[in-house]
Order: sequence, then C-alpha cells, then structure tokens
Amino acid sequence: MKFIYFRKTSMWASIMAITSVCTLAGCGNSTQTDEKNPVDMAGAMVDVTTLTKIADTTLAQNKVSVFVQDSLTSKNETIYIQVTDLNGDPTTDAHLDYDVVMDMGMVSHGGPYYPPVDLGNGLYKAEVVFIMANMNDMGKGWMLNAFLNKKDSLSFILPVSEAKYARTIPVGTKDDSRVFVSLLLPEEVKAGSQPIDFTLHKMDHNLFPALEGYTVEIEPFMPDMGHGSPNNKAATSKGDGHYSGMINFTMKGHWKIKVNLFKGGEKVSQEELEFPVEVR
Ligand SMILES: [Cu+2]
Repeated sequence: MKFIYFRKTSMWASIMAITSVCTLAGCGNSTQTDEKNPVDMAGAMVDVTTLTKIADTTLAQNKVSVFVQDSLTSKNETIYIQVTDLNGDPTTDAHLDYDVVMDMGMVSHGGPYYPPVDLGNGLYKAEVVFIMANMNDMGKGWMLNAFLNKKDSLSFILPVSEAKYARTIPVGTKDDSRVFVSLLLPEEVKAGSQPIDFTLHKMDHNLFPALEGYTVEIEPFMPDMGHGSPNNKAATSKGDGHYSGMINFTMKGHWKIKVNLFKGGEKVSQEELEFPVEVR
C-alpha cells in the first residue's frame, strides 16, 4: 500500500453516509456477477453486449446494472450504468447521478470522478479514477453510490484490483500538493506514433478537482536498449483535467514513459514518474 488518506474528523460522517445509503437501498439486494449480459442496445453509442456486468439490483419499477470493459483496476476507468424497466427495456426518462467512495474500514475517502454522461437508451457513462485498489480485510472497498430519479439510492460494491502496470501515480507539485497523474494507455499498445492521453486531479480535502494549465512532458525510452524516440509531443490541456499529446514507439518491446509536469515553462513535479508499457 502506497498511500492512505486519513480523514479522522470526517471518518464517522463517511461511514454514516454509507450506512444510510445501504439502509435506503437494501444493499443485500445487489448481486455481484461476472456473467455477460446480452442486451439489445441498437442505436446506442456503446454495445452493452461487449461489456461485463459486475453488479445489478432490482427496484420497484426499475433494474439498474453496472457494466465495465473487462474488470476494474487502480486507474482511470469507464463504468457504464444501465437503467431498464422490469422487463429489461431501456428507461429513457430516468435521472441518474452518482458518486464514489472507498470504505477502508476505519477510514473512508473519495476519488476523482466525472458527472454521468447520458448516452441515451437508459445508458450512462461514468468516468472514475480509482486512486488505489481494494485491500483485503479493510472495509467494503470502493463503492458506487447511484441516485435514481432523485429518490432511490443504490450502493454497488466495486471489485477494484491493483493495475498490473501503474496507470495512476501520485506526485508532489509546487502549487497543487499531491497530484494524481493518470495515463490512459492500456498495458499493451501497437508500435508507431499514436495519441497519448492523461488526466490530472488533485486532492482538496475529500474533493478531487480536475487540474488545468499544466503541460505533461513525456519521454519514452527502452530501458533494455538505452534509447528513446524522436517526434514526441507533450500532452496539453483539452479541458476538464484531460490532456492529450503524441507518443512515438519506434520498435516493439518493453518501454517506459518518463513523465514530468510543467507549468509556465517550469518543472513543477517533485519527482519523475515512470509508466511501463509493452509495445507489440
Ligand atoms: Cu483507500
């Protein structure tokens, strides 16, 4: 475990919040499954049939299901929340909101997350940065609290394991203290020049605001061969804490991406970060 945030003063408030959500929703109602759930989502931007359902719950009039790409790890992840009627038909007039909290037993804390994006057909996209993995015997771990039509509160336990290759790393900075730098590349990429995206968030008590105004300098290198690559472009702000640049992997093999944060031409991160990536 690299980092835990102790919020002693608000610890009980957080635990009470979780307890009350569970009481309202009946947490025992939730099922945790790994099965694929084929749903006809023709017309939607995302094909739910290709996703993995990790949880669902049934209410008086609705069914709410939580989908992910494969599984959740400690990084910037996209979660899909689907609202249907009891027959499984999409609910088009639902209002959905959510937040995330990590219950670590004695303490709990939040993490960076973005407002839900309504994809239509009762499907919502939620972008969340899991700043750490669930830990054995320490509370319920990460939970997604969904609020449906401003009246039903649902609480889903999220299985978040350690990312094989670090993708969200905290670093000290000059102005924003600890900043969470999330690389959005998968573990494996293809050789060649390609876009590289990051998100930056800081911690402000229990809020994790997105950060603007940085430049994310990148330097790919092959540790085994002692060389880098030309024609890389630093990632610059696209808004909402998202940054985009270009990275050039000139051959297959094991690479590392060195990352430093700059602001106004000055290096402001206190240490260089290294993100490993396999180029196939
Ligand atoms: Cu935690």
